[in-house]
Amino acid sequence: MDFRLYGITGERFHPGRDLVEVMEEAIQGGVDILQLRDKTGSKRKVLEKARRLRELTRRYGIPFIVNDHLDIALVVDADGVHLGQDDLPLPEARKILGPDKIIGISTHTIQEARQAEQEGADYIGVGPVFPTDTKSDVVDPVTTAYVRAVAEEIRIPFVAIGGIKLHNVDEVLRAGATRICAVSEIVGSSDVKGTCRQFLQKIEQARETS
Ligand code: 3NM
Repeated sequence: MDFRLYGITGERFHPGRDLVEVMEEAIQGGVDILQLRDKTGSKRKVLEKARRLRELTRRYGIPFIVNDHLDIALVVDADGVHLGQDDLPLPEARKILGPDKIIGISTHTIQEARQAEQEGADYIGVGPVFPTDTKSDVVDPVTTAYVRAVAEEIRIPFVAIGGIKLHNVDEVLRAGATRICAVSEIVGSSDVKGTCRQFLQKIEQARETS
């Protein structure tokens, strides 16, 4: 599994615009893995969104990840789940999902990153690199120093996240990130596709020179 630009839903950043329409533009701009993240909706509502995004991601042939809800991930045949440090622990999630599903986990310290790698995570999130209002229970920014530490030591794929914008992504790439996730900068943009293209261009450039 490889990816470059990880897209996550953030409906409050595009009021009045349909979820699938916005995420389709993001995919057309270069998002190559998509996560449904909905911390407020009822199970039924999240399931409905998951069904629609499963159909969309199938159409474009990219992996579909569900945040936290293992049951919904299984019901819609998502490619995997993304877990936080307070969600179901990785070994238990693996028991439920089996060996073939993707399991990603958010990490905020090198110890958490090592543990995720040992427990068989398929990828880790590394963040929040910068301050962000998108996630409510967020820890203090881990800074690019943590990105650098993970790039040097951790062998599974990692995606940098949190407060990443077009104006500061170069700093994150210079610290060794080769996969980027941005939520508000992408889904809140008046030009979702163009914003993704610009992110992707920067990521590709950094990969070529590294
Ligand atoms: N996870 P934005 S930061 C969903 O650090 C999420 O694990 C984070 O949104 C983590 O790009 C974050 O708008 C929010 O800052 C990212």
